[in-house]
Amino acid sequence: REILALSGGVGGAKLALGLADELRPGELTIVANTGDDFEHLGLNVSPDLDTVMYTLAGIGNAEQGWGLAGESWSAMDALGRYGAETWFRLGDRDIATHLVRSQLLRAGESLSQVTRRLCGALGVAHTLLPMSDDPVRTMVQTDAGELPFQDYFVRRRCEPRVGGFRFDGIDSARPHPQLLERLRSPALGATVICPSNPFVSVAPMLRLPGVEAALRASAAPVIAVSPIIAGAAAKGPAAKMLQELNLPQTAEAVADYYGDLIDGFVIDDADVALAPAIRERGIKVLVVPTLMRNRQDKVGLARRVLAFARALR
Ligand code: GDP
Ligand code: FO1
Ligand code: CA
Repeated sequence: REILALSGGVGGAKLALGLADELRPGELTIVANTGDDFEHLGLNVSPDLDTVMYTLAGIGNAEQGWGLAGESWSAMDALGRYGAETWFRLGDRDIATHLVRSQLLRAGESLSQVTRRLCGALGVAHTLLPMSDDPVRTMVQTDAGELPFQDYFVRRRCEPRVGGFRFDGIDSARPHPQLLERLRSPALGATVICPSNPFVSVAPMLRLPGVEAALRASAAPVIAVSPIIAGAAAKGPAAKMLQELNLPQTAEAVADYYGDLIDGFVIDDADVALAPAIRERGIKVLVVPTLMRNRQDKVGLARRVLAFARALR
């Protein structure tokens, strides 16, 4: 049985690592959001793809949630002396990833081909795919105007008040063919929506033309894991976004956001009181520890999600 995992960066990568430990390479396909992608200093940056890739390769910076462990910053320091842009920090070794990606893209390779090469070189055995080879750019509508995602997230530290989102290019972007293939495959055991930011990490993947319809048509259950635990995000602006969108800051609001697209929802032990209300919507609920601090937590959650998927089939 195959598992399809939809992932953003830090939260998604943690569960993806747990799933990768539990499943053989042919059994797991991870699709990553590319709405965060942008061009910076002449380089093609794909943050969520790289976070998943570095995490699976065992070389990611787990505390930071992006970039490489043990990174050095000489290139950034040198850029600073030229007065060049340093608000978005690319580490010395991370720059190598970006040089290779940018060069191969310029030579005409697709983002998936480039990703396959980078993963191969880093020893990532499981399949990692960009959600699309066509550019999609997340724009954040805020009280400071509409901002490109990285301007909102990194340059302005998620401080502006959010009113909505726009995924530039989404209507003409084709979902990765293997994403649709996996959804249609009779061998699919489940689709797992990782505990990623619903609005800026998961939504771009779901909004790609045909993806929602394929998820609904898929015979396999769709299971989402809540990124909100006890009313807070483990990291990042998900809870702040819920509040600014006038939604309750709860796992229940995340379940509501996915609505009837999901068959199962995984919430934390801390949120057990929310289970009955979510079940009332016809969604099956699994209550388990969902905070992934170490490898054991990641594998533990992955196992429970896989068992839940088998029970829902
Ligand atoms: P980003 O692209 O780097 O922002 O990462 P994601 O969108 O994949 O993940 C961000 C979300 O992951 C945040 O809303 C966090 O609350 C959630 N998250 C991070 N770590 C954990 C964890 O250990 N457990 C759960 N349940 N959620 C987590
Ligand atoms: N996030 C930051 O908050 N500050 C940075 O300087 C930064 C640099 C960076 C470089 C490469 C990369 O792949 C990701 C990077 N990120 C940085 C994370 C990135 O902005 C992600 O889009 C967010 O973490 C949300 O997923
Ligand atoms: Ca992201």
